[in-house]
Amino acid sequence: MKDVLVPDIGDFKEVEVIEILVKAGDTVAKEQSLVSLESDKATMEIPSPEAGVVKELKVKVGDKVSEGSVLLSMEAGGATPAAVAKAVDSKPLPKKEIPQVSAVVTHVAPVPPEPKDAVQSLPHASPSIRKFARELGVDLSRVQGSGPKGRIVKEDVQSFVKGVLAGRPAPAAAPAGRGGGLDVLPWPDVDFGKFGPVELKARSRIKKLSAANLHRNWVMIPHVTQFDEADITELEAFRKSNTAETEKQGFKLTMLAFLIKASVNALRQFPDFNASLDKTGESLVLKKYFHIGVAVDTPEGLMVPVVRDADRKGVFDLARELAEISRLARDKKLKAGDMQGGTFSISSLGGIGGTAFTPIINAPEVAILGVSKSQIRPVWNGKEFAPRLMLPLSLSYDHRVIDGALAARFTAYLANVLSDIRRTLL
Ligand code: CAO
Repeated sequence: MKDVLVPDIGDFKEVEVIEILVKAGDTVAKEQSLVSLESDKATMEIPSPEAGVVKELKVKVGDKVSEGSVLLSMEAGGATPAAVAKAVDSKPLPKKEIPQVSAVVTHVAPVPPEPKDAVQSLPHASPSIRKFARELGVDLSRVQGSGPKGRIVKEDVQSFVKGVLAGRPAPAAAPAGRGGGLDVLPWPDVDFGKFGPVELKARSRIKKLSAANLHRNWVMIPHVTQFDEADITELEAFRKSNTAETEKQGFKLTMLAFLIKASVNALRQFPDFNASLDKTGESLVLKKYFHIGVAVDTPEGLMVPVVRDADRKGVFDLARELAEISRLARDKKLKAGDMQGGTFSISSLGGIGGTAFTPIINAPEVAILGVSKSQIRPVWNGKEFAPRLMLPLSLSYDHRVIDGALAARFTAYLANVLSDIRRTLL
């Protein structure tokens, strides 16, 4: 019977035992990992110095050990690979996972300290998590750890896989501190209850889905937002003069219907805005149809149903359809197909308030128009200040596809169209 000690582990002292990989009675092979230790910088596995049977564990998870600390006692004995495989798992292990058994030695095999750089760039995870990740084909350097000191735990691997399946982008693997990937700190793990009373509120399925989409779009698209304003004094007067008529017909004639019409007009003039990048990024797919997504705020979260062929519809038809799709959205009756195929989106917060905002592009579209609350403001007309109803526009665009000058031309054109209703209705 002999004790297995912590070998020379370089400069590390008082290192925490984070995982014990064997139990009393286990047959182990030489070089088979016995325990995992974790320092500030790395996770290390301590291998068995020889083949044998574990008699007694002398440490538990959470203990601090240094070179020379006793880990366990074992009875030496030449275990064959087959016997070891059987002891570890009733299914035979794949050949490459069976540790090689060689001549029995009586000293503890030292683990050579890893070069500093290599230690720092190693994913911080225990062997069982590395095995779990290997089985799922997950590259641990792309997984963000949420455990102590950023250690990757099982839930991190699971949520990485879920994210990939849901189409969320995985952060690119990048050497720490060398840029190229999202080399960020782990998310703060705060016990909020320590600071005051809290309550957990479950998030709806729609909120979780749109969060994943918004996150991808925010991270992957270089957004720029162009602000402008349109004089809608005459357009508003025209809208009001028609509301009694449309209300009789059972729907509200809102500004949004005119905004869709005016946007289609601007999209025709600037086709790069009614487009998507192709898969390679080599070409732009210019769409010859005009399907406009409209952000609808519902108690369950944000939904973006699409008004199809908006170019072929009149303002009344658009207003009627808007009323219908926002009702369907709020009653949770939209189908997946109702939210697909959009070429450009509009998000109107005008009914609520605000002066400007920076909407997130609805990928794979390349631009989105944000609309805030119109207000009467004094506008200089060359001779005097006149009270005009001004509508704030916030156009976010994908800067890979659209240059700033083109975006400024687009919003100036759109403002022009909105200020001249005859052009809107063309
Ligand atoms: N400026 C001033 N008033 C405006 C306005 C504007 N730009 N746009 C609308 N209004 C007024 C309307 O005229 C209406 O007034 P009345 O009640 O006096 O008739 C009121 O605001 C409410 O309008 P509405 O919301 O019923 O209609 P809408 O066509 O403007 O908008 C819809 C419809 C579905 C887009 C809207 O209800 C909605 O959900 N908006 C939120 C979208 C959202 O959440 N975007 C954020 C996405 S990013 O997170």
